[in-house]
Amino acid sequence: MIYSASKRGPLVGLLALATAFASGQALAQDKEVRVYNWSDYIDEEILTEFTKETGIKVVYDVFDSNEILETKLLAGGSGYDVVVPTGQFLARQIQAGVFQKLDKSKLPNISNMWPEVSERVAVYDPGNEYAVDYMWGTTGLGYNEGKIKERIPDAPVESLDLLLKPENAAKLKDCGIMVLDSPTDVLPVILQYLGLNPNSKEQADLDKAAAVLLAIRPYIQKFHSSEYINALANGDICIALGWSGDILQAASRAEEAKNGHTIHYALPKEGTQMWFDMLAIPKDAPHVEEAHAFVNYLMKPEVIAKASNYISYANGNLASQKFINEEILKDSAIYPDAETLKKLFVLLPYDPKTQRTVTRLWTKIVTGQ
Ligand code: N2P
Repeated sequence: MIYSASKRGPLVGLLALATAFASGQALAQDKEVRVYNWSDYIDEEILTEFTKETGIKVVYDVFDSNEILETKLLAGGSGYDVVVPTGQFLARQIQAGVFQKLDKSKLPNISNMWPEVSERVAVYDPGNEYAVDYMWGTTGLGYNEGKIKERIPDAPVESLDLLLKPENAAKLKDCGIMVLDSPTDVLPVILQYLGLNPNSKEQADLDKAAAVLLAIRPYIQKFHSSEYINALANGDICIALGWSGDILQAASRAEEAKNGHTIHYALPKEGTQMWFDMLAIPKDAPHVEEAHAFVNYLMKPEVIAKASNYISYANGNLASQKFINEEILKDSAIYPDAETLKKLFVLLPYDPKTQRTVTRLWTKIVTGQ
Protein backbone atom coordinates (compact mmCIF):
# COMPACT_ATOMS: atom_id res chain seq x y z
CA MET A 1 0.00 0.00 0.00
CA ILE A 2 2.48 2.59 -1.13
CA TYR A 3 1.50 5.60 -3.16
CA SER A 4 4.82 6.73 -4.39
CA ALA A 5 5.72 9.51 -6.73
CA SER A 6 9.23 8.22 -7.12
CA LYS A 7 8.50 5.25 -9.39
CA ARG A 8 8.88 7.34 -12.57
CA GLY A 9 12.12 7.52 -14.43
CA PRO A 10 14.01 10.82 -14.31
CA LEU A 11 13.02 11.83 -17.83
CA VAL A 12 9.35 11.20 -17.29
CA GLY A 13 9.64 13.08 -14.01
CA LEU A 14 11.21 16.04 -15.75
CA LEU A 15 8.56 16.05 -18.44
CA ALA A 16 5.82 15.93 -15.86
CA LEU A 17 7.42 18.84 -14.06
CA ALA A 18 7.68 20.86 -17.27
CA THR A 19 4.04 20.18 -18.08
CA ALA A 20 3.05 21.12 -14.57
CA PHE A 21 4.87 24.44 -14.81
CA ALA A 22 3.32 25.07 -18.18
CA SER A 23 -0.15 24.57 -16.79
CA GLY A 24 0.67 26.62 -13.70
CA GLN A 25 -0.01 23.73 -11.34
CA ALA A 26 3.52 23.14 -10.23
CA LEU A 27 2.92 24.00 -6.62
CA ALA A 28 -0.17 21.90 -6.15
CA GLN A 29 1.39 18.91 -7.87
CA ASP A 30 4.61 19.08 -5.92
CA LYS A 31 2.88 19.01 -2.60
CA GLU A 32 3.03 15.75 -0.77
CA VAL A 33 2.66 14.27 2.65
CA ARG A 34 4.47 11.13 3.80
CA VAL A 35 2.42 9.07 6.18
CA TYR A 36 3.58 6.06 8.20
CA ASN A 37 0.62 4.23 9.72
CA TRP A 38 -0.27 0.77 11.00
CA SER A 39 -1.25 -1.83 8.40
CA ASP A 40 -4.98 -2.50 7.84
CA TYR A 41 -5.81 0.80 9.48
CA ILE A 42 -7.52 3.01 6.87
CA ASP A 43 -10.01 3.02 4.04
CA GLU A 44 -7.75 3.90 1.11
CA GLU A 45 -10.48 6.01 -0.46
CA ILE A 46 -9.75 8.53 2.28
CA LEU A 47 -6.28 9.07 0.81
CA THR A 48 -7.48 9.58 -2.73
CA GLU A 49 -10.24 11.91 -1.56
CA PHE A 50 -7.71 13.92 0.45
CA THR A 51 -5.56 14.34 -2.65
CA LYS A 52 -8.58 15.29 -4.74
CA GLU A 53 -9.62 17.91 -2.22
CA THR A 54 -6.22 19.43 -1.44
CA GLY A 55 -3.91 18.58 -4.34
CA ILE A 56 -1.51 17.03 -1.82
CA LYS A 57 -0.20 13.64 -2.85
CA VAL A 58 -0.04 10.96 -0.15
CA VAL A 59 2.93 8.61 0.15
CA TYR A 60 1.57 5.98 2.50
CA ASP A 61 3.73 3.30 4.12
CA VAL A 62 2.72 0.81 6.78
CA PHE A 63 4.21 -0.96 9.81
CA ASP A 64 2.88 -3.36 12.39
CA SER A 65 5.06 -2.70 15.41
CA ASN A 66 5.76 0.24 17.67
CA GLU A 67 9.34 -0.94 18.01
CA ILE A 68 9.93 -0.59 14.26
CA LEU A 69 8.41 2.89 14.22
CA GLU A 70 10.42 3.90 17.27
CA THR A 71 13.72 2.76 15.78
CA LYS A 72 13.08 4.97 12.74
CA LEU A 73 12.02 7.95 14.81
CA LEU A 74 14.97 7.78 17.18
CA ALA A 75 17.43 7.41 14.30
CA GLY A 76 16.00 10.65 12.83
CA GLY A 77 15.56 11.57 9.19
CA SER A 78 12.76 9.04 8.68
CA GLY A 79 11.34 11.31 5.97
CA TYR A 80 7.85 10.88 7.42
CA ASP A 81 5.49 13.78 8.06
CA VAL A 82 2.79 11.98 10.03
CA VAL A 83 3.32 8.90 12.20
CA VAL A 84 1.05 6.94 14.53
CA PRO A 85 2.70 5.66 17.73
CA THR A 86 0.69 4.10 20.54
CA GLY A 87 0.28 6.24 23.68
CA GLN A 88 2.98 4.78 25.91
CA PHE A 89 5.50 4.97 23.05
CA LEU A 90 4.42 8.48 22.14
CA ALA A 91 5.11 9.56 25.73
CA ARG A 92 8.74 8.55 25.73
CA GLN A 93 9.26 9.73 22.16
CA ILE A 94 8.03 13.17 23.20
CA GLN A 95 10.60 13.04 26.02
CA ALA A 96 13.26 12.07 23.51
CA GLY A 97 12.39 15.17 21.48
CA VAL A 98 11.36 13.48 18.24
CA PHE A 99 8.12 15.40 17.69
CA GLN A 100 7.15 19.00 17.07
CA LYS A 101 4.27 20.68 18.83
CA LEU A 102 1.11 20.74 16.74
CA ASP A 103 0.18 24.13 15.36
CA LYS A 104 -3.43 24.19 16.51
CA SER A 105 -4.19 27.24 14.35
CA LYS A 106 -3.85 24.85 11.42
CA LEU A 107 -6.12 22.26 13.02
CA PRO A 108 -9.59 23.86 13.26
CA ASN A 109 -11.21 20.41 13.21
CA ILE A 110 -9.71 19.69 16.61
CA SER A 111 -12.98 21.03 18.03
CA ASN A 112 -14.56 17.73 16.91
CA MET A 113 -12.42 15.65 19.24
CA TRP A 114 -13.85 13.73 22.18
CA PRO A 115 -12.94 15.41 25.48
CA GLU A 116 -12.96 12.10 27.37
CA VAL A 117 -10.42 10.58 25.00
CA SER A 118 -8.32 13.75 24.93
CA GLU A 119 -8.19 13.65 28.74
CA ARG A 120 -7.14 10.03 28.78
CA VAL A 121 -4.35 10.52 26.27
CA ALA A 122 -3.08 13.54 28.20
CA VAL A 123 -1.40 10.93 30.44
CA TYR A 124 0.99 10.42 27.52
CA ASP A 125 0.96 13.92 26.11
CA PRO A 126 0.24 16.47 28.85
CA GLY A 127 -1.91 19.29 27.50
CA ASN A 128 -2.44 17.40 24.20
CA GLU A 129 0.35 19.47 22.67
CA TYR A 130 1.99 16.94 20.39
CA ALA A 131 -0.65 14.52 19.21
CA VAL A 132 -4.30 13.80 18.54
CA ASP A 133 -5.95 10.42 18.79
CA TYR A 134 -6.45 8.47 15.57
CA MET A 135 -8.03 5.25 16.83
CA TRP A 136 -8.19 3.29 20.04
CA GLY A 137 -8.98 -0.29 20.83
CA THR A 138 -8.33 -3.32 22.96
CA THR A 139 -6.23 -6.50 22.90
CA GLY A 140 -8.08 -9.81 23.14
CA LEU A 141 -8.86 -13.17 21.58
CA GLY A 142 -10.00 -13.81 18.03
CA TYR A 143 -11.26 -17.32 17.47
CA ASN A 144 -12.87 -19.59 14.91
CA GLU A 145 -16.12 -20.74 16.45
CA GLY A 146 -16.41 -24.08 14.66
CA LYS A 147 -12.80 -25.17 15.02
CA ILE A 148 -12.68 -24.30 18.71
CA LYS A 149 -15.96 -26.11 19.51
CA GLU A 150 -14.76 -29.23 17.71
CA ARG A 151 -11.69 -29.41 19.93
CA ILE A 152 -12.99 -27.96 23.21
CA PRO A 153 -16.80 -28.36 23.34
CA ASP A 154 -17.21 -26.22 26.47
CA ALA A 155 -14.51 -23.73 25.47
CA PRO A 156 -14.23 -20.75 27.86
CA VAL A 157 -14.31 -18.26 25.01
CA GLU A 158 -14.78 -15.25 27.28
CA SER A 159 -11.63 -16.05 29.21
CA LEU A 160 -7.92 -15.94 28.44
CA ASP A 161 -7.90 -19.48 29.88
CA LEU A 162 -8.86 -20.57 26.37
CA LEU A 163 -5.37 -19.72 25.17
CA LEU A 164 -3.22 -19.45 28.26
CA LYS A 165 -4.03 -22.78 29.93
CA PRO A 166 -1.57 -25.30 28.48
CA GLU A 167 -4.21 -28.06 28.35
CA ASN A 168 -6.35 -25.84 26.08
CA ALA A 169 -3.47 -24.55 23.94
CA ALA A 170 -2.33 -28.15 23.42
CA LYS A 171 -5.74 -28.99 21.93
CA LEU A 172 -5.58 -25.96 19.61
CA LYS A 173 -2.06 -26.49 18.35
CA ASP A 174 -3.16 -28.42 15.27
CA CYS A 175 -5.62 -25.75 14.13
CA GLY A 176 -3.12 -22.94 14.66
CA ILE A 177 -2.31 -20.34 17.29
CA MET A 178 -0.84 -16.89 16.63
CA VAL A 179 0.13 -14.25 19.17
CA LEU A 180 0.95 -10.57 18.62
CA ASP A 181 4.67 -9.95 18.33
CA SER A 182 4.34 -7.13 20.79
CA PRO A 183 5.65 -7.42 24.36
CA THR A 184 3.83 -4.27 25.48
CA ASP A 185 0.50 -5.69 24.35
CA VAL A 186 0.93 -9.24 25.53
CA LEU A 187 2.82 -9.14 28.86
CA PRO A 188 0.58 -6.55 30.58
CA VAL A 189 -2.52 -8.50 29.57
CA ILE A 190 -1.05 -11.64 31.13
CA LEU A 191 -0.10 -9.75 34.30
CA GLN A 192 -3.72 -8.66 34.55
CA TYR A 193 -4.86 -12.27 33.92
CA LEU A 194 -2.65 -13.38 36.81
CA GLY A 195 -4.23 -10.78 39.09
CA LEU A 196 -1.01 -8.73 39.14
CA ASN A 197 -0.56 -5.06 38.33
CA PRO A 198 -0.49 -4.79 34.51
CA ASN A 199 1.92 -1.88 34.88
CA SER A 200 4.22 -3.80 37.21
CA LYS A 201 7.93 -3.19 36.76
CA GLU A 202 8.89 -5.96 39.18
CA GLN A 203 11.17 -8.51 37.64
CA ALA A 204 9.40 -11.27 39.61
CA ASP A 205 6.01 -10.29 38.16
CA LEU A 206 7.31 -10.02 34.61
CA ASP A 207 8.96 -13.42 35.01
CA LYS A 208 5.60 -14.89 36.05
CA ALA A 209 3.91 -13.44 32.96
CA ALA A 210 6.70 -14.79 30.76
CA ALA A 211 6.36 -18.23 32.38
CA VAL A 212 2.70 -18.37 31.30
CA LEU A 213 3.73 -17.82 27.69
CA LEU A 214 6.70 -20.17 27.88
CA ALA A 215 4.35 -22.92 29.09
CA ILE A 216 2.24 -22.61 25.92
CA ARG A 217 5.17 -21.73 23.66
CA PRO A 218 5.37 -25.21 22.05
CA TYR A 219 1.80 -24.79 20.81
CA ILE A 220 2.21 -21.32 19.29
CA GLN A 221 2.70 -21.37 15.54
CA LYS A 222 3.88 -17.79 15.15
CA PHE A 223 4.33 -14.41 16.78
CA HIS A 224 3.18 -11.82 14.27
CA SER A 225 1.17 -8.62 14.44
CA SER A 226 -0.69 -8.50 11.13
CA GLU A 227 -0.70 -11.94 9.46
CA TYR A 228 -3.32 -13.21 11.85
CA ILE A 229 -6.06 -11.22 10.11
CA ASN A 230 -6.03 -13.26 6.92
CA ALA A 231 -4.95 -16.42 8.73
CA LEU A 232 -8.06 -16.24 10.91
CA ALA A 233 -10.30 -15.26 8.00
CA ASN A 234 -9.09 -18.17 5.84
CA GLY A 235 -9.22 -20.75 8.61
CA ASP A 236 -5.44 -21.21 8.59
CA ILE A 237 -5.37 -20.60 12.33
CA CYS A 238 -8.16 -21.01 14.88
CA ILE A 239 -7.12 -18.56 17.57
CA ALA A 240 -5.08 -15.37 17.90
CA LEU A 241 -4.22 -12.98 20.65
CA GLY A 242 -4.65 -9.80 18.64
CA TRP A 243 -6.21 -6.36 18.35
CA SER A 244 -9.97 -5.86 18.44
CA GLY A 245 -10.57 -4.20 15.07
CA ASP A 246 -8.14 -6.48 13.25
CA ILE A 247 -10.06 -9.50 14.49
CA LEU A 248 -13.36 -7.90 13.51
CA GLN A 249 -11.87 -7.28 10.05
CA ALA A 250 -11.00 -10.99 9.92
CA ALA A 251 -14.61 -11.76 10.84
CA SER A 252 -15.96 -9.64 7.96
CA ARG A 253 -13.42 -11.02 5.49
CA ALA A 254 -14.56 -14.58 6.35
CA GLU A 255 -18.19 -13.56 6.08
CA GLU A 256 -17.65 -11.90 2.69
CA ALA A 257 -15.73 -14.91 1.41
CA LYS A 258 -18.58 -17.19 2.56
CA ASN A 259 -15.92 -19.77 3.37
CA GLY A 260 -17.76 -21.34 6.30
CA HIS A 261 -15.55 -19.78 8.98
CA THR A 262 -17.15 -17.75 11.73
CA ILE A 263 -14.69 -15.53 13.57
CA HIS A 264 -15.42 -13.75 16.84
CA TYR A 265 -13.62 -11.24 19.01
CA ALA A 266 -13.79 -11.80 22.76
CA LEU A 267 -12.80 -9.15 25.22
CA PRO A 268 -11.34 -11.20 28.09
CA LYS A 269 -13.48 -11.27 31.20
CA GLU A 270 -10.28 -10.94 33.26
CA GLY A 271 -9.92 -7.46 31.78
CA THR A 272 -7.53 -6.20 29.16
CA GLN A 273 -5.56 -3.31 27.82
CA MET A 274 -7.10 -0.29 26.15
CA TRP A 275 -4.60 1.50 23.93
CA PHE A 276 -4.59 4.73 21.93
CA ASP A 277 -2.84 5.25 18.60
CA MET A 278 -1.83 8.87 18.14
CA LEU A 279 -1.18 11.11 15.13
CA ALA A 280 2.05 13.07 15.55
CA ILE A 281 4.46 15.07 13.39
CA PRO A 282 8.21 14.37 13.67
CA LYS A 283 10.40 17.37 14.41
CA ASP A 284 12.29 16.84 11.15
CA ALA A 285 9.17 16.28 8.99
CA PRO A 286 9.90 17.60 5.47
CA HIS A 287 6.30 18.73 4.83
CA VAL A 288 5.01 20.34 7.99
CA GLU A 289 2.24 22.34 6.33
CA GLU A 290 0.90 19.29 4.50
CA ALA A 291 1.19 17.18 7.65
CA HIS A 292 -1.15 19.58 9.44
CA ALA A 293 -3.51 19.55 6.46
CA PHE A 294 -3.60 15.74 6.59
CA VAL A 295 -4.17 15.55 10.35
CA ASN A 296 -6.86 18.22 10.08
CA TYR A 297 -8.54 16.25 7.28
CA LEU A 298 -8.56 13.11 9.43
CA MET A 299 -10.37 15.06 12.14
CA LYS A 300 -13.30 15.77 9.83
CA PRO A 301 -16.19 13.83 11.37
CA GLU A 302 -17.29 12.16 8.10
CA VAL A 303 -13.73 11.22 7.20
CA ILE A 304 -12.73 9.59 10.46
CA ALA A 305 -16.14 7.89 10.67
CA LYS A 306 -15.46 6.38 7.26
CA ALA A 307 -12.17 5.01 8.62
CA SER A 308 -13.83 3.56 11.73
CA ASN A 309 -16.60 2.00 9.65
CA TYR A 310 -13.99 0.34 7.46
CA ILE A 311 -11.51 -0.90 10.08
CA SER A 312 -13.82 -1.54 13.06
CA TYR A 313 -11.92 0.59 15.56
CA ALA A 314 -13.28 3.37 17.73
CA ASN A 315 -11.85 6.83 17.13
CA GLY A 316 -11.29 9.82 19.38
CA ASN A 317 -13.67 12.11 17.51
CA LEU A 318 -16.99 12.76 19.21
CA ALA A 319 -18.62 14.58 16.28
CA SER A 320 -17.94 11.56 14.05
CA GLN A 321 -20.29 9.33 15.97
CA LYS A 322 -23.36 10.34 14.02
CA PHE A 323 -21.66 9.03 10.87
CA ILE A 324 -20.60 5.72 12.37
CA ASN A 325 -22.57 2.61 11.46
CA GLU A 326 -24.98 1.57 14.15
CA GLU A 327 -23.53 -1.93 14.51
CA ILE A 328 -20.08 -0.48 15.20
CA LEU A 329 -21.20 2.24 17.57
CA LYS A 330 -23.40 -0.19 19.51
CA ASP A 331 -20.78 -2.95 19.70
CA SER A 332 -19.33 -2.79 23.21
CA ALA A 333 -16.20 -4.58 21.98
CA ILE A 334 -15.52 -1.48 19.84
CA TYR A 335 -17.18 1.36 21.76
CA PRO A 336 -17.11 -0.10 25.29
CA ASP A 337 -20.10 0.56 27.56
CA ALA A 338 -19.52 1.69 31.15
CA GLU A 339 -19.46 -1.91 32.41
CA THR A 340 -16.82 -2.96 29.87
CA LEU A 341 -14.76 0.19 30.47
CA LYS A 342 -14.25 -0.82 34.09
CA LYS A 343 -12.36 -3.90 32.91
CA LEU A 344 -9.88 -1.95 30.81
CA PHE A 345 -6.52 -0.71 31.99
CA VAL A 346 -4.08 1.64 30.29
CA LEU A 347 -0.37 1.09 30.00
CA LEU A 348 2.21 3.63 31.11
CA PRO A 349 5.62 3.89 29.43
CA TYR A 350 8.38 1.59 30.64
CA ASP A 351 11.52 3.16 32.09
CA PRO A 352 14.71 2.09 30.25
CA LYS A 353 15.54 -0.62 32.79
CA THR A 354 12.10 -2.25 32.62
CA GLN A 355 12.20 -1.95 28.86
CA ARG A 356 15.46 -3.91 28.78
CA THR A 357 13.97 -6.62 31.02
CA VAL A 358 10.88 -6.83 28.83
CA THR A 359 12.89 -6.98 25.60
CA ARG A 360 15.08 -9.75 27.03
CA LEU A 361 12.07 -11.78 28.19
CA TRP A 362 10.34 -11.30 24.87
CA THR A 363 13.32 -12.58 22.87
CA LYS A 364 13.36 -15.64 25.10
CA ILE A 365 9.66 -16.23 24.55
CA VAL A 366 9.64 -15.72 20.80
CA THR A 367 12.73 -17.86 20.19
CA GLY A 368 11.41 -20.40 22.68
CA GLN A 369 14.75 -20.74 24.44
C1 N2P B 1 -3.92 -2.01 13.02
C2 N2P B 1 -3.55 -2.35 14.41
C3 N2P B 1 -3.29 -1.17 15.22
C4 N2P B 1 -3.35 -1.45 16.64
N1 N2P B 1 -3.83 -3.13 12.19
C5 N2P B 1 -2.09 -1.30 17.33
N2 N2P B 1 -2.07 -0.32 18.30
